[in-house]
Amino acid sequence: MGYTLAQKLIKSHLISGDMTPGSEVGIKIDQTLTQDATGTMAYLEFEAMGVPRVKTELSVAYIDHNTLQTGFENADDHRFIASCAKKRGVMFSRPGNGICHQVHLERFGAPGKTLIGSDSHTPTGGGIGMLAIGAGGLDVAVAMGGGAYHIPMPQIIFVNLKGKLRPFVSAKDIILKVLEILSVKGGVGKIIEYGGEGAATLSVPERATITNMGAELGATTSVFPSDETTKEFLRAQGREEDWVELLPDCDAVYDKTIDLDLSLLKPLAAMPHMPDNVRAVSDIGNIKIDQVCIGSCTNSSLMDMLKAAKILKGQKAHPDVSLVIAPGSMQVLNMLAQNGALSDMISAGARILEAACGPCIGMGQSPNSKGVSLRTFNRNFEGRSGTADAEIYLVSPETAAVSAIAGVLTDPTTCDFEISVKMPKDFIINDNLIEPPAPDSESDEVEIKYGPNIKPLPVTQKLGENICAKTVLKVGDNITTDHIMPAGAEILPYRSNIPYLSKFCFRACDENFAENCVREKSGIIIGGANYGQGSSREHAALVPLYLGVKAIITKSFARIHCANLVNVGIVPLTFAVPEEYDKISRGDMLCLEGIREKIKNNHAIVLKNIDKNEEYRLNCELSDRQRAIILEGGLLNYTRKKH
Ligand code: MIC
Ligand code: SF4
Repeated sequence: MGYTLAQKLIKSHLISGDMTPGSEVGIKIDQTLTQDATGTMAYLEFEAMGVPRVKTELSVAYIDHNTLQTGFENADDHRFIASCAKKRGVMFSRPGNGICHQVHLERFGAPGKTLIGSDSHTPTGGGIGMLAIGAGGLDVAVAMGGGAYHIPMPQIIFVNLKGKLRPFVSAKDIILKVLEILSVKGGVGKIIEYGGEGAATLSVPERATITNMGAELGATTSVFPSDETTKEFLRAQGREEDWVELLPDCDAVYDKTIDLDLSLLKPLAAMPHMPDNVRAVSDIGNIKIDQVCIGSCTNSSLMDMLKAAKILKGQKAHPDVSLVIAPGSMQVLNMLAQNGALSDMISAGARILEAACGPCIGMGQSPNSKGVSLRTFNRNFEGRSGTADAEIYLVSPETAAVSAIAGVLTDPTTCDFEISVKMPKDFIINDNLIEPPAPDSESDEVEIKYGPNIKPLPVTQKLGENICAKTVLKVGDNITTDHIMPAGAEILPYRSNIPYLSKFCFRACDENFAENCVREKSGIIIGGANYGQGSSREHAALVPLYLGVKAIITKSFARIHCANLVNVGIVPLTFAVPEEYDKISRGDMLCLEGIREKIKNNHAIVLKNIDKNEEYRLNCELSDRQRAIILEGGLLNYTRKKH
């Protein structure tokens, strides 16, 4: 029996475990990436581990999220990360160089390599045949120190692409279709592998759009084969030597196959407020729009920008629409400037932003109240744009550009524009915004520059014998990390300041959450299905830890968030009988008696509801390694103890 491409990538990096779906495997990590909003913590954690220099083949630190400098905080964090990178042996991509995933694809990613990144959209690298996975900052710190990365061995889903996209139908519509089929929970515990004759018709940026947004399926990662198209892309980036061919075996066996005929796809949109709330643009109708944003790590490649520019050329953005464009990287912006496409965008009335995440993470450009915004981004969670009552639709660059002109949501296949664009033979290669680290011999002299906003990591303690605490919060299904620890221009500058951040924890669900936790001193959270979907931010675990949350009991967890909870020593448990979720009310006193012994010996866990005088059976779906981490009070303590 042959191997799938994803299985081959895992097999070639396997350090521990066996590749039976569900059992834990340890994987050797070749490359890491961090971004600034998660990076400060990751470098503090790396420092706490006491390893002087990174041990990976390549580690890169990007500044792309917190680029709005409204006070000293973000600039201090940039300086801190720059100094850590220099000292620790990490490449530093300066602000303005672009969004981590776009730049990594252009300048560093290589087929056949493993990459973990402290950002959930790291699977973008799957577009060139990497095994690229999003993780918490602490997991990335451990990998930088040469440690393995552990995941439950995923099942592999094959998406068999047939046919070819029609003009004005886009890679974004492919991933939106997959989201419609599988939902935001459908990818949990799975790798999505793309192939078939239709895959060969897609360019690398198109493939990267699809693997990027696989994060919204909850998938471990997504991957495309590395073929002649990949080789051409790397050649145009001056990196042909990084290319290797990577294909699945012809007798590979998949856990499930989904057939998708590209020629039948229509332009789609994810309606407010979930990426899987998908409908055909033509069925939604010509709703009036207030804003159009083109960019983000999903759709900010040169090809996407050129298509948008072609549509906008000689046209005018509708007077009621604010059109915002953020190219994905310095390379993209530079090439748009060189070939005149930038001028076409500017002339049409587009507001050009720097190459960064920008509005995608609520860093500026929040829509007007009740505003309808079409975005080429990957997440439309309620409030993420910075405007609580805004309605965000996720669409392709083609749909976004034609709608910006029309002033209403418009199906681009009904329009008469010319948009054929060709992949350039050579990209502009200019790495002036990438700083290499100090050589090994000089690293001792490099001083780390801390700003006053960088506060120490919260202290974790060994798991106690019992956990008895009040239900400080009860939430429903699909709670995102944006609910738990919101982002946005007001809060993001404090990503290195857990005490300050804690004031905003769960603000969207309960304004008084932080205050209640401080009063109670310890607490338990009850959640529904897919708790913690979305971002990889470990702040969504660190802040509840700081506020005294000891255990979180849900119907099910999203993968990265569950790993982050274990990493900080919060116990993640699930209901054996999901309906028993209904029996617990906020304020109920709950007890997990003998929890330490039970986790240690893998014994059955029972939750006592003292107020209702009831008992519920719980599952603890953790590996032996994760149990040991929980007992030690988190991965940092566990790693220190091991070395
Ligand atoms: C996001 O898209 O939510 C982010 C901001 O890129 C996050 C990381 C973060 O919260 O810093 C992600 O996706 O992991
Ligand atoms: Fe940045 Fe948005 Fe991509 Fe997250 S999803 S990395 S905020 S562009």
